[in-house]
Amino acid sequence: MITAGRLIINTLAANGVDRVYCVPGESFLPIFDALYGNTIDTVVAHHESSAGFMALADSRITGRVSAAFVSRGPGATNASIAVHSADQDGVPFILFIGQVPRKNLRRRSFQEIDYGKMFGDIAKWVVEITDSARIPEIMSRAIQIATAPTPGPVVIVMPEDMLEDMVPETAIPAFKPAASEVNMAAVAEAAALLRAAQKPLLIAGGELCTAEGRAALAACAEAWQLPVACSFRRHDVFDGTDRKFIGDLGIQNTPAQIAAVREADVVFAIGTRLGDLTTQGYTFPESPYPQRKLIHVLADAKVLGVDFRADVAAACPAAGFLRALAKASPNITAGRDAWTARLRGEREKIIAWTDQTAADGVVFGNVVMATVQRLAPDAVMTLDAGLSAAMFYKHFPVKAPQQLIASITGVMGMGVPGAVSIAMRCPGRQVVCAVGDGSFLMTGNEIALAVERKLPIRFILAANKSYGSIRLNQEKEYPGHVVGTDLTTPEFAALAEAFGAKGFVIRTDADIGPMLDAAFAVDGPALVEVKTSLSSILPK
Ligand SMILES: Cc1ncc(C[n+]2csc(CCOP(=O)(O)OP(=O)(O)O)c2C)c(N)n1
Repeated sequence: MITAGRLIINTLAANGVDRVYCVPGESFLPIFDALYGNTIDTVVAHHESSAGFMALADSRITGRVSAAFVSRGPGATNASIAVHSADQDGVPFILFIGQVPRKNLRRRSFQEIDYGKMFGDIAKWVVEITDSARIPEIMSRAIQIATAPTPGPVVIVMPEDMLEDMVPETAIPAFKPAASEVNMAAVAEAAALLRAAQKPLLIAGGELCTAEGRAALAACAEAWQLPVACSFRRHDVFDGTDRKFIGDLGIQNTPAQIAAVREADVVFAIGTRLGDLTTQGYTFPESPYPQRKLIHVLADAKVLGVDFRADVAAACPAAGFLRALAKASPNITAGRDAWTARLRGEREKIIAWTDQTAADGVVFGNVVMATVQRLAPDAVMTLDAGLSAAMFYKHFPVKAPQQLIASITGVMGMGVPGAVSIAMRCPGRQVVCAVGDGSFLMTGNEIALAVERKLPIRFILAANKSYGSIRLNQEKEYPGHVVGTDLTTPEFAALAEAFGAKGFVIRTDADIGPMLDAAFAVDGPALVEVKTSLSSILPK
């Protein structure tokens, strides 16, 4: 017999979880006892949101379910941001929450929350384990639900006395996802629509953010000579330097580019839920009845046909569908090259950059371009929210196997913790994190973990003393009425040094090259504080 806590940990280990993220709490001590001396790596964060963000970044790179353990009440509320992000980003994540003893449940006892109510709208499943005999069934179901398309968050609530129950030690088989077949009839129908198309457009989504998905997408787009957009911020599904790539659909498109894509006669959306930002507020394609042919392929059948009635809808794995379609006698209609070149031309205008100067600091785009030049061929970038991230989305042409790890929700605070977990997961790969000062001040203290684990992460911090992206919108809507967006900030390079990392400061354009070179040469964490111009991003 073993404790219930140990059975939970054993089940995670059997299902490939080799690292857990946590902030401790007295409500789940038997879990720690099970982790004591265990091969599972216990990563202790400094805030529950960071523990969650680290888990999410880990899942993004491994494709496997990840886990974070937090305490009841205050710990759970801090961690809720990661549950929301996992839901929006489609990440398989399990949040384990310690809970008051069973005898005190539903009395609003000390730090108690009814998590079914709290997470009801953002988790795929919330379960409180009141009967330890049901752990095998509940854990098996949780892993299946978290990983089944569309992946997402599950919350498991563990009353502290339950974790001490003695339960049988059972053998635990690893979870294997159900096999699903490519729908060949749908492949044939899609091929027929694409053969007749004059102006087709492929929109590729996050389901293809795997090595297998990227390869299948590249081969199919090449065989059919299709222009490729990615869904909002999923830039690493396709080679950013390929002349067929037209960028993401979202908030960085110009009116001219959107006007051009609206001419598409066949939209081939694959591996994407076709969300709000990608579809320009459900207007491209038009919801619910698109004014053009729509092929929609996604593993998650529940999404298909709801917001967009498709001419061909197939609930099957995106990579397999693309491989089959690549072999289905492509026909490239006349004028395809000109159509693709026109869409790509609009992207070229968006990503064009010439170095700029400003009186109040360094223009961050100059630093972005210099950083991109220094990235290794397999670099991983983590991005936070804000304008600094937006510039990397534009100017970092991701080429497989490079990767871009960021929350699609635009949540602040994921950059630094995300970089920490990626660097732990990918020793030997260059990890670079871009973060604004506002976002860094939310979770940047996780730089302590980078120091603790000697992780050679390069943090590029845009210090513009402002919640810049909000200020930009504020100036557009209410010119001159600046309130609520200024920031008082520390000297970030000095702060990094205080944590035990190396700190560098870029004050002028002349510093950019030398400071980046010095930071990239450090054997350990290095932070480059860029004294960033605010005026350069505001409306002229
Ligand atoms: C957790 C969270 N709170 C608030 C927001 C709204 N928000 C989006 S961007 C932003 C400002 C980001 O500021 P900073 O990190 O300094 O980057 P900058 O835009 O200045 O480059 C805010 C407040 C958010 N996305 N996430």
